Amino acid sequence: MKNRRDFLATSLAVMGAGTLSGKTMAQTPDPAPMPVTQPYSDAAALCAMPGNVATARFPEGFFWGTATASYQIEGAWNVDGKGESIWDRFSHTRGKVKGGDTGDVACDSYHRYAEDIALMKRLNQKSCRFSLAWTRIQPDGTGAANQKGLDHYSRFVDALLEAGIRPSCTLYHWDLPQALEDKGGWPNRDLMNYFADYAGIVAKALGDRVKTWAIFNEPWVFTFIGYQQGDHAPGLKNGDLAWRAAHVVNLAQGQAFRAMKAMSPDALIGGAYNMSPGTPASDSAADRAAVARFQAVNELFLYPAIHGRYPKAFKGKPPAAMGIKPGDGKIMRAPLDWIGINYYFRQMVADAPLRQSKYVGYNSWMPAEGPLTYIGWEVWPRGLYDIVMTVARAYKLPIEITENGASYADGPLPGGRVPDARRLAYLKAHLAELARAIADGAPVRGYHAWSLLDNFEWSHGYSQCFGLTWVDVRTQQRILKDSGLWYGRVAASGRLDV
Ligand code: IFM
Repeated sequence: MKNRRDFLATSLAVMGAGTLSGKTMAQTPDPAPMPVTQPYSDAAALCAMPGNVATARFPEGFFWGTATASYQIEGAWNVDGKGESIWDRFSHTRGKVKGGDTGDVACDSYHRYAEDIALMKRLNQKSCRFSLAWTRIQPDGTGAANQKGLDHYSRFVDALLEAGIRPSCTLYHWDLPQALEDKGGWPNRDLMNYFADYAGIVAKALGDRVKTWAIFNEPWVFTFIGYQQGDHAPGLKNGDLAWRAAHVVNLAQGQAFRAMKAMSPDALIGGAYNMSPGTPASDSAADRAAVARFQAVNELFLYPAIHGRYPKAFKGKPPAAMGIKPGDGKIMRAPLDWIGINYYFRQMVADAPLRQSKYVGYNSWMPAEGPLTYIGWEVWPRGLYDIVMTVARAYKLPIEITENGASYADGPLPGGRVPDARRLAYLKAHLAELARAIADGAPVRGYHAWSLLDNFEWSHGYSQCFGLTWVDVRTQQRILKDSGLWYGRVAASGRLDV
């Protein structure tokens, strides 16, 4: 999302809440860029955080990791037989991405992955979460595999294993083959089987070495922001298509799960879901019930996998636009081995008994009690504890934090050091809350900072930097930031007071 204001508009539009008063909009201006030198002493004090940095401990064997995604770092957009993806098309379309930025070169990680792995090794990493570009493997999304694409990922996986780092592979992080979008994209039910074919191909090629898989990254984002809000590829603005896409993605998740297990029975398969804990806007029963529906949207792609149906918390029947057919429950069902949570911010939730919002029926918005990051998202470490505990209680499956991180615009000082105190404080505070969740019984076995590198941040282009590593997009020079160096010490010790 572009910024906080866009986020509010997006979440409301997607949830069918209908209106947001002009007054509220006027009160949520774009955040001003923060100067590099702004003091940021103690995230704990700023964000009502009970987690204790000094006493926080993580279990032996914890998967300390970083996360990236193919389109955001690889570049080499038309190399070695790669086909065009919807993000290639979107970023090549004037006006879609800030500054006209594209992922054509990005961090050039397709060619420089050895350098990236050396950084991970320097940071004592135990897990590398990355995604595959479907268009490298099936340039048009169907048919025979492109061997050069498979070979690339095979070399990458070998290099990770050689460095002692677990590969954690995501099948789909938003870069759909354009040829499949031309056939109707995710709203087309045929995609469930095309996707399952692709899943089977990669499980067969890499499953002897990759054991940890996520099927989709943030399915809510690529369906609703891609097909309803239009800020992401393919840039459509049609709510019915978004709901239909969501249902097909649920079907595809089930089909892919089975295709992968057939090829690689010991694969541990999960998904990476964006989730925000919801706080009721008031004590009313209506607002509390609205939070249950909000949580059901957090679980829109998780609950159907585990239960074979949509969450009961919703009001009434699923929208007809979803095109649910008899037998779909069985197709959606995929007994996942683990759950990935991507956490960035919390939201306030109020009941919204509007005509358009019958199914989900709420308004949600991001408060601004904590400080805002450069992209405009509220820093609220306690939200990580809250969402992890909610998911742990409801599902009783192993959990990994598949993404968590912050955008701040810190660059190198003369001499080369990159002091990014705000990101360091952000990570420390969130990890303290994660340690508290683990101490309270949540079965969390890994954490992946978003992201290893400053990279292509979707419609923001290169203007938002989430990396532990500063990257000069002109020269491809990489410099570990202070937060990255600190995270490396955390990964080595399992402690935060390092
Ligand atoms: O960069 C994205 C990533 O691709 C998905 N999760 C959120 C990150 C920050 O916006």
